[in-house]
Amino acid sequence: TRLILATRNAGKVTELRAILADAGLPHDLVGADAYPDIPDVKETGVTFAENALLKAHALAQATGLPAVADDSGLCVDVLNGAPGIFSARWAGTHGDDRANLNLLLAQLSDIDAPHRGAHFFCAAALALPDGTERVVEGRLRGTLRHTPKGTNGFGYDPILQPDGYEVTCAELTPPEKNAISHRGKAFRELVPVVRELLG
Ligand code: ITT
Repeated sequence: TRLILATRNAGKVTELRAILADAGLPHDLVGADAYPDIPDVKETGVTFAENALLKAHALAQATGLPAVADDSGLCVDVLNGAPGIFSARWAGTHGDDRANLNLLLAQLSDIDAPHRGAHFFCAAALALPDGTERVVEGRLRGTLRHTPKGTNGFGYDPILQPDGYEVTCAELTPPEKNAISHRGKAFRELVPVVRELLG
């Protein structure tokens, strides 16, 4: 069976392919870019789970194929969970990772170490063309560095140092990050659900 990855974020596509392949998902994974005519979904939900379901349903309806989607972001304790669902456009332009990270660092410049707790959050959704839906969640706790470090990954990876580590997510290898990440946890939990519903 074909399974559509309902995301246009290249960093996510790379990670999702590895996470789902490692979990032994036998499906033929197709990126949303294979369907360029389908308009972008308006992420009008107020939670990660709502937005993940909106994206998965939109692609499943448009393609007639089962779709999985990821809605994710960085939630900062001292900002009461912001940027949260607005992580991809925190500085204004959707997907400008560098600007988003720099704005966040500027906003936190006066906050010192004990108060720099944060977590990455991921909602992973599966939607079938008949309307069936499932959503699961995962998170990764850590601390925000004052200066970015590392070149792997994407988004806020260069500033999030996972609890128990002395390096940032951007200094981990892709398999190391996937083993502990919000996205890895959520999608590994979604795999048996995909198997149960799609065989
Ligand atoms: P799609 O909606 O097409 O999937 P998007 O980039 O718009 O792509 P989101 O709305 O879920 O996706 O926003 C995710 C943002 O959260 C992303 O742009 C990063 O800034 C941040 N983020 C999520 N997961 C991350 C990770 O593993 N490492 C670093 N930053 C991450």
